[in-house]
Amino acid sequence: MDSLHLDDNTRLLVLTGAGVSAESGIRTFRGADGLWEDQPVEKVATPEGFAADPRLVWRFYSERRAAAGACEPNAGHRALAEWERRLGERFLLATQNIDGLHQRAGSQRVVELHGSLFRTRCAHCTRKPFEDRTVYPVGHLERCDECRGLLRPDIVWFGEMLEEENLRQVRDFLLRGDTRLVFLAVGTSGAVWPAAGFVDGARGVGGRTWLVNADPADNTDRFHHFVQGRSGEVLPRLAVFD
Ligand code: BV8
Ligand code: ZN
Repeated sequence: MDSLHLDDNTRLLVLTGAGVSAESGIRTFRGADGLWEDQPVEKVATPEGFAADPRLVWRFYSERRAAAGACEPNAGHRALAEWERRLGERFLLATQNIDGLHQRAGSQRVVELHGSLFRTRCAHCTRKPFEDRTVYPVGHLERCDECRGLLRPDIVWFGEMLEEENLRQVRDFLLRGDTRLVFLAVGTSGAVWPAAGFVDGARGVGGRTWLVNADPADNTDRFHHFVQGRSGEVLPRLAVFD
């Protein structure tokens, strides 16, 4: 297996997807056993789906809250947290995952690109999103204290914009000229934009690009290095600190 060499002159941007949490027992999205096989994505992960059947959407996310709350971070999450301790501000983790497992493994420099399972916000007013770990009973709908509109999970659905502040953090890290950039994508199918395009952003600033994934991703050919395997097995052995 190739080694990922990191020294004082390197900064590392990591992008993670559902595959990183697979070994913790969290289901991925695409593929035969994927979540989108049970639940058509347009019904549960779009604003139109929420408008049509908010109870179905809350049921989907409440079940995932319960499942994620019962899972533990795995060796892949822990390896990334350890790299952050070594690299400090030369490390940034952008995750598409909403399960909170990176933070529970000790990662702090985390950008949650697609929101969090454990936050709720109002679908109608600008009230700030708030922490919410409640697993609501099937059929229950919660309303906003301030405007009586429906509450919704604080998740970025298909067709919605990612938070500008989150994209800015990633862009600023990419464009920092002080060190050599290494970009590593882990456990992601490379199918969802804009995250699938980060590899090109990294190449655009001269970065070396790595992919660790159980199967080839849609954008594998954009990476300089592809290590095929499970992240919980590969990540703890991948990095060498020079
Ligand atoms: C937006 C929340 C502007 C829900 C999610 C072209 C350019 C730009 C945009 C688009 C475009 N074409 C289409 C779009 C729009 C769309 C998009 O990307 N569509 C795709 C499907 C074509 N994007 C958007 O709508 C985004 N917003 O672009 O705003 C805009 C607005 C309007 C119109 C146009 C543009 C918003 C996207 C946010 C979607 N939200 N999630 C939820 O979680 O419930 S997406 C969902 O997919 C999850 O967040 C998930 O993280 C994400 C990515 O999936 P993966 O993580 O990659 O998971 P997947 O199951 O697919 O793959 C797992 C991989 O792991 C596999 O490859 C497997 O081999 C591997 N694996 C498995 N086990 C392991 C492993 N690897 C290692 N170890 C293991 N153990
Ligand atoms: Zn409100």
